[in-house]
Amino acid sequence: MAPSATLSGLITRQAMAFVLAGGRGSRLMELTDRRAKPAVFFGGKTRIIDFALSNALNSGIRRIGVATQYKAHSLIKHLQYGWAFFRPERNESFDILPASQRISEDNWYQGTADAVYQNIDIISSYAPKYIVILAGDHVYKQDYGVMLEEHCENGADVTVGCVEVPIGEASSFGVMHVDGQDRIVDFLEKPKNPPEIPGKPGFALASMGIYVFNTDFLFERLAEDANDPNSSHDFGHDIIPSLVKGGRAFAHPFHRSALRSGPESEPYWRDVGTLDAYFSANLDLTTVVPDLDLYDRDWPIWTYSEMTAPAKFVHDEAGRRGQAISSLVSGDCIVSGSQIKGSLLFTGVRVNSYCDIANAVIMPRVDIGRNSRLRNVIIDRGVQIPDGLVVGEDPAADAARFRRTDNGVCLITADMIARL
Ligand code: ADQ
Ligand code: ADP
Repeated sequence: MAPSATLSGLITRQAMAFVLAGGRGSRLMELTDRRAKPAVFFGGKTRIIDFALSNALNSGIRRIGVATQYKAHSLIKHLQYGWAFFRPERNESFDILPASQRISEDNWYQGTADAVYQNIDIISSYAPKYIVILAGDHVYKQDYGVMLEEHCENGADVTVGCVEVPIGEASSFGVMHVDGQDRIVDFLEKPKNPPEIPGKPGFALASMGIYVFNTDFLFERLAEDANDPNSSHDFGHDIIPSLVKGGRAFAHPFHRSALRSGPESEPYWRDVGTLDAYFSANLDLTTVVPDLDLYDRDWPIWTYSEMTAPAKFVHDEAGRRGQAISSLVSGDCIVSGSQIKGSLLFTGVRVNSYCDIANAVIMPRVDIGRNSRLRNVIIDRGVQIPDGLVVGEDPAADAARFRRTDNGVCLITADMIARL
């Protein structure tokens, strides 16, 4: 963890992280019917928001606010159970900030900038010098201290985290052009025809949706934006493009502050915004050396996790082994006389006898009945899989019963099982 005596440590202690966690993430379909995307389970034990929060904590930031809006109950419970260890007597704070009509009586957060604007009084009470705006729905490991240091060295008004993305994906991002000193000279939010990086055909420079601001400067701009009837009060659409024209806006390339799993590995940043992206990012973790390292004790991903009994693997009555290979298995799981490969079992999953399971993301408290054969599935929390269910062998049958993607991944929820 960043020692506070370093330059980066001194700066991070003057910073507050503000995590935007209000969005639904509708491309995750039924997975976000009842919970916001940042609350979706990821990686066998954690939820998506734990990555941004752990990055802030590991970077040395000790003040965090989380703006919630869409279906926030599950997210708020998770934050209360898992992230309530900040202490005011150590100049620490952790605030959950639901859209609660702080400024106007009848408005939810209109956009991401409005989510910050409506909480200016709470942020001001802590007097942070810098604000690090984060999205609560990305999976990555990054030292924000490095980005803050660069922001200060550049004398920037705003610094935008950025990654290179294939041009075909770029129209779902803010896309920028920078000069030789990383100063942003142009910024287009979700352009239909995204411009390429000069000298790097096939790629565009995309905003990660994370920003470092000097607090005073941000508050001035937010007040101006709030009075602009033509604004959608959004960072990507309104605030950042206007700053590129009238302020000192710099880009911070992610690879400079990314934590890597090894010297050979690529910097890892994922949106996990679709079922396919979510599925494959989870399954990547079952490989021998994934680019996202969950076992790095220098940069742990903190979470709330229930106190549980250890995972257990037993024979069934016929002597068939219960075993999991290339899999992540959490506490309180019991695998009895079943074979599991390339899968993630969250807390409290019970797999009864004679099952064959491969490439499965199985959320907490799922119970799998005997004789099931499941392949390429995402199973939502608490689902009771009936005895003998077969998924992943007949595309038409799967599509009729479950949410099946074009790549053949099936999402199974309790409602879908109830309709069988
Ligand atoms: P998007 O991801 O499309 O683009 P948005 O839907 O605004 O932006 O979500 C950003 C973050 O804010 C998410 O974490 C979401 O949960 C949260 N959020 C959305 N609406 C909110 C609200 N009303 N209140 C609180 N939180 C809210 C943005 C940028 C792009 C950039 C991509 C990178 O606009 O420029 O490229 O992020 O993913
Ligand atoms: P998570 O599964 O993300 O841990 P919860 O179990 O708290 O979250 O459920 C998420 C939200 O969905 C909660 O607000 C909960 O009250 C609601 N919920 C859960 N199951 C049902 C259901 N069968 N019908 C309606 N609402 C539900």
